[in-house]
Amino acid sequence: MSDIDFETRTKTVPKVERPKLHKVILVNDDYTPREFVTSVLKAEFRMTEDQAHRVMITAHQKGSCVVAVFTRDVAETKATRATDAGRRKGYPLLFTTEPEE
Ligand code: NFA
Repeated sequence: MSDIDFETRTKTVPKVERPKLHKVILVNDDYTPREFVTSVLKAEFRMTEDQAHRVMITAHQKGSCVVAVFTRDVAETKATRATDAGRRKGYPLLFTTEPEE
């Protein structure tokens, strides 16, 4: 009656979900030199000169450009580091993040 039932097993259904990805977005401004934006993209996002230049030009022409997608923590850390690199030089360079649809 009050014996502990050692035979009962609770079957756990493993729920494996992909972490949602977050975009890092480069925002255009009128002051940050193009070469500096390109150098930050190369350093923080491991882009080649060519990739970095394309992203910089796209943001320059369209107002913003998706740089890459990462898990939320990585996206936020990289956006902060890249924005800080500009701030240290006195530039208003801005990287933001937003969740993917
Ligand atoms: N618009 C800036 C310029 O003409 C370059 C730039 C590109 C800045 C992309 C920020 C983002 N110097």
